[in-house]
Amino acid sequence: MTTAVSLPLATFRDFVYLLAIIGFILALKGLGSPRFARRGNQLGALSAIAAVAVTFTLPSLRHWSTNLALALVAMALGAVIAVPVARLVKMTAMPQLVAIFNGVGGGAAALIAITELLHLHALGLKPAVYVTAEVLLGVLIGSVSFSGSAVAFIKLQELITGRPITYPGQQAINALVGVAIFALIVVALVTGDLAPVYVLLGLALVLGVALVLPIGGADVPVLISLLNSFTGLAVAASGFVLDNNLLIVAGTLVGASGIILTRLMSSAMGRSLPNILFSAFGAVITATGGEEGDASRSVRTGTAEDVGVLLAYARKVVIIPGYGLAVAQAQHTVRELADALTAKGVDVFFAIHPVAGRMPGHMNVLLAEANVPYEDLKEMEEANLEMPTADVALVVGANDTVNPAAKSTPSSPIFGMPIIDADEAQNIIFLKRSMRPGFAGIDNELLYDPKTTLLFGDAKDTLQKLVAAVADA
Ligand code: TAP
Repeated sequence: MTTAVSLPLATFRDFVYLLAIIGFILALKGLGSPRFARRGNQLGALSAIAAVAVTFTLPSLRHWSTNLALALVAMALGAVIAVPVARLVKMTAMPQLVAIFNGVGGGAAALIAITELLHLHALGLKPAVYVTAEVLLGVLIGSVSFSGSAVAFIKLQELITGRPITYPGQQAINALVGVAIFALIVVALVTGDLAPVYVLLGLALVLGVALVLPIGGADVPVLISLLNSFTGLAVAASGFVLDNNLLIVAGTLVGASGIILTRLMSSAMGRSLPNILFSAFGAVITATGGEEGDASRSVRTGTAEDVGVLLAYARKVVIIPGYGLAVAQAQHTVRELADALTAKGVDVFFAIHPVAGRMPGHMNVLLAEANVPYEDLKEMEEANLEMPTADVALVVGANDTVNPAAKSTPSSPIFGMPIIDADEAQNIIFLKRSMRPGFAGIDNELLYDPKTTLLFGDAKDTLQKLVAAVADA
């Protein structure tokens, strides 16, 4: 005999929330490894869908029928815009896509927080101090994240200069905005009025812009990760306002993982977070050789045919991909070259620097897209153990991540950044278009090394020539 158990709706909802939270945590764990990343992503999406669906059963949802219709229309509109954008975005434009998605998340959290306050005022209720505090937190962090992400997007999309924008009195003006925000928070907490909250919203938007303007284009991915963390915290704050445990936990997870990623990226660049945020890195070209390298020194250039022979008769070839591989969209061609060399009995692997490219995991994603097996990718520390025994280090569109100045030149802006030791290989081949430096804007001594041969040109074209040359060798 079976007994029908009727579960109170609230208990059922909390149970689904709990499952969704476990799903989010497992999803994050899955995203940490290339093998389980896809499954982790699917689990995260599924958990989010379940959580959103069950949220519609909340008894506290006001004007339920009107809100439901509006929410569904908004979700459908969002999906119509986001799905094609996410599908069609180029891999090199991924950081700005993350920036814009993150920004709207922060903006939404700020608006939700302020709407709750409006609601209480409409009912003629004075909010408790702790409620005002939660709202202020959501408004402040969410607005900074919104406007900061918008400027980050504009910079990365090159709608304005990617270089740090500085002006006289910048620090003083930022400090003044900070003091004004603090004062407004105190006034809002004491009076519970709406007016200071609106002014705070405006000033927080200004602060977001002011914080991002002095940050250089290629430091922006680190900043986006930090803003992402802010958005998580803003969402957690709106969770307190709405008394919703799921938002609190999910927001905190985003906040914590964002800050961990920010720290990982900063240390892989050999720089502290305050240095990234406040040093206006890249405002001037610090290169010993300027934009086009050191014209007074000679470099050795070669032909694809000669390099093809060198590669085909090598025992071990280490391919070091960088940002230029993404620009050239040469991931499929580089895999063809690796396959051709492997077929000739050459031991080939890819050495992946943690900040090669412009976003975390940039190279892993590109190479996975070209079906390069995970086993053929080695992380920096593991790869460096093998560099002295490599016959050829083939540097494809990488520059800063192999620049020995990071180890040898204390005055260099990248001194202390861990690098892939391409300089320790017997031969070094650089595939790049010119003598222009990488993101850090500094000359690379390795380009002038007697062991180095340069193959100028777009990486994809040069790789195609190398594939043909290896076949003929
Ligand atoms: P970079 O040092 O930026 O060098 C990229 C190289 O690619 C340049 O030398 C460029 O030279 C070449 N290139 C560009 N387009 C090319 C094309 N179509 N064909 C061939 N070559 C091309 O790259 P990296 O070694 O990957 O280092 C990444 C930099 O970004 C580091 O400084 C890192 O700190 C910074 N960064 C990374 C991240 C993350 S999370 N990945 C975040 C923030 C900052 P030419 O112009 O002469 O071709």
